[in-house]
Amino acid sequence: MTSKWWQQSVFYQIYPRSFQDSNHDGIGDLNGITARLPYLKELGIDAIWLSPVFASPNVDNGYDVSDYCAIMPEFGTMEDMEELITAANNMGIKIIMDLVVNHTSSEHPWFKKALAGDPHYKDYYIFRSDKKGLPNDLNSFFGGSAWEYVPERKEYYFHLFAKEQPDLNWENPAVRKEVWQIMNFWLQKGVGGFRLDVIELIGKIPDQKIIGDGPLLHPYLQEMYREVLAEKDVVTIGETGSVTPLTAPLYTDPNRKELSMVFQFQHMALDEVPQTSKWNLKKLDVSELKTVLSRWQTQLPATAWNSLFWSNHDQPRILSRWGNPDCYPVESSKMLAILLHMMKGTPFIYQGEELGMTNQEVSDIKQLDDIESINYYTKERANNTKTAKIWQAINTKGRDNARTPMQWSAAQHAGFTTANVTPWYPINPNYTTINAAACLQDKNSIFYTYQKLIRLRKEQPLIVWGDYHLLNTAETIFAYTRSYQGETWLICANFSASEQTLSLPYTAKQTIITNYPSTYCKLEQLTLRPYETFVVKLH
Ligand code: ISL
Ligand code: CA
Repeated sequence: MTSKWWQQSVFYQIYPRSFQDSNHDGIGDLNGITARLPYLKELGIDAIWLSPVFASPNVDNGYDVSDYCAIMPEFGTMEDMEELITAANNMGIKIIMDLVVNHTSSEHPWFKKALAGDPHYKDYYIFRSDKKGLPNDLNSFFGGSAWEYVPERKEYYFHLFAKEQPDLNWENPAVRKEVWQIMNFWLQKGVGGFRLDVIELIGKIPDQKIIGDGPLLHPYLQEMYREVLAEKDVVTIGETGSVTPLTAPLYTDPNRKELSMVFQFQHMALDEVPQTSKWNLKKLDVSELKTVLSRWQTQLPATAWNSLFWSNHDQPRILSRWGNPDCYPVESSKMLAILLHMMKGTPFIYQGEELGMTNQEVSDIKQLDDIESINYYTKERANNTKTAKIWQAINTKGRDNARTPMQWSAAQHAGFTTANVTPWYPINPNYTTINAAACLQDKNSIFYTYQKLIRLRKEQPLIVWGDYHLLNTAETIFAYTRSYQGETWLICANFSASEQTLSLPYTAKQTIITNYPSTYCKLEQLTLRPYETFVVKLH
């Protein structure tokens, strides 16, 4: 496949509500992002995945859109958005919009007209008669039936997420045309592409209980390419919850003309009891992580392209999840960063990950904002599940963990908003020590490890293109090589808080990056300190 800019790029995800407030209302906004572009430039990223900024009643924090061509007033105006796009483009940073078109908000005019009985707009959604009660037993991802009854219409409508997020009927060509228009509207404003929210669901056939990977999914994506993307140098990232290395090429093989890359989630399921739910906790088994991540490195055909990530706005903070925030916050954060960024694929950094931000513990339903956690809590309480168990699950996996405001400095409210303003969501009290200003002043901080990893990817085609080979080591050592045009690098990580001895039949020629101040030469007798990680050139 001929090389593309997005294969050699590093993306950074911004959750706008929690990034930077600029107008003293305690809510992050577009002008706040523009003001922080120099910080992102310093980090070195190439593109921003901007979580939704469209008009929305915020039942699911912007993932319920009521107008795709208007900006949420809390975030600013269309002029602010245009300014952000221009300022970012001038710095060589592309803005990637988060397109949420599996569903709209129930406040979208299309849905309101549908509810009022307008036949044209009724066919934009999925309504079924109530003759035999619930159309079927499909459930929504946020709990309860996927069918919501509308007494005035004596009909049900379909929603895979909250009832305020009615699913669009993609079988209707008029719906697809609306989506192409929305995409063109934003491309004309100069955005660099789209992250396509839950895109694998658009081919659903609810009556046959087909949800993901429906038979028309790929034809729709090919139509999207023909109608919008052809001849444009933009990136499209499909959020594809059930994609495997074998199905990934269906989305990304350039000959099929669909998407640029997939976002896979197999590693994110490794700390839950298989085939249950995200709330059923299980300890991570590092050997399973090695297996899953390595599979994505070696089984992905050359026609496919994958993304790399530890965190996003739906996942807990990776340092709290699989690192060691209490004893080895810096070492384990850097271990995770190096391990992932030396792999093949396009890395995505989630805001604050580069600072070592952590989960925030809560113990009262009033402290929850996320609809998924609130629904889970309510349901489990109704089932008489012990509160301690519910809170353990929410504190480990809840989505609010990643959504606390960005920690910019040790000033009040972490520099996220002004001193006398209440932030929309409480700031993690550890901001006094974990913050961007502190990181920028410390040349050994996590921030500079990320900065170096980003720079290395730009300088070293081996990181982008090299072949991957997993080494057979003890369970808690994660070691692999990358080879490209006669050169081989070794990446070796102690994925544990205890010392590990290790013998590798190699001699290092050059040390590339480490998380302890060491250089490496003979590798036959190694004692790795907690989370010790290094990358060396072997030949
Ligand atoms: O959040 C999840 C698990 O906690 C995922 O199952 C998530 O619902 C799934 O990845 C889809 O996510 C996307 O669409 C949702 C939205 O709530 C998420 O924030 C978004 O990333 C509905 O639009
Ligand atoms: Ca604001």
